[in-house]
Amino acid sequence: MVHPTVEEKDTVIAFWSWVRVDEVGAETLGRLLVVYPWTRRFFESFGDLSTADAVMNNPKVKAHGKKVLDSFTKGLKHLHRLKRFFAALSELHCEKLHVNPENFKLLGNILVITLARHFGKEFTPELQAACQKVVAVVVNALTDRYC
Ligand code: HEG
Repeated sequence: MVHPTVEEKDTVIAFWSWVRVDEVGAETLGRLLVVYPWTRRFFESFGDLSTADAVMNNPKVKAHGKKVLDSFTKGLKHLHRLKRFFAALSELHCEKLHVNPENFKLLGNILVITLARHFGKEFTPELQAACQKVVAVVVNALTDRYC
């Protein structure tokens, strides 16, 4: 894993104040479930996930996507001690939810794609590089407790 520099961390933290966490979170989780349909198995209690439209408009997907990105956003304030910060969440995903660690990487990449879609030209290659590295740090922390 390539670690972000201090400047890159600061860049992502500053950029994040422009991110609409509710919209980006909902779209990221929705796209994950559409692009990688096997990830739907974790969300069977969420109701209709039968088509791309159904997934993208599903209120439970939207609410959970926001919850996931809110948690990611909180993590940005604890980058210096992220493994400790995400320890309980990592344990929950591993031991209770049995989410395969590969799925975190998929979600992280979909998050970057969604950011690119929202910010267009403003999402420069340098900004993307910084985001990819910070996302990788979060993914790494969330899979730390894995069996
Ligand atoms: Mg997870 C619950 C955060 C990736 C599947 N996830 C949660 C919760 C948070 C969270 C904060 C609520 C925990 C609680 O109730 O105490 N998730 C989170 C982050 C990331 C992530 C920050 C990655 C950046 N989650 C993730 C992935 C999957 C997944 C990749 C599956 C593909 N999460 C999942 C499920 C639940 C949570 C099934 C329980 C949902 C429910 O039934 O309410």
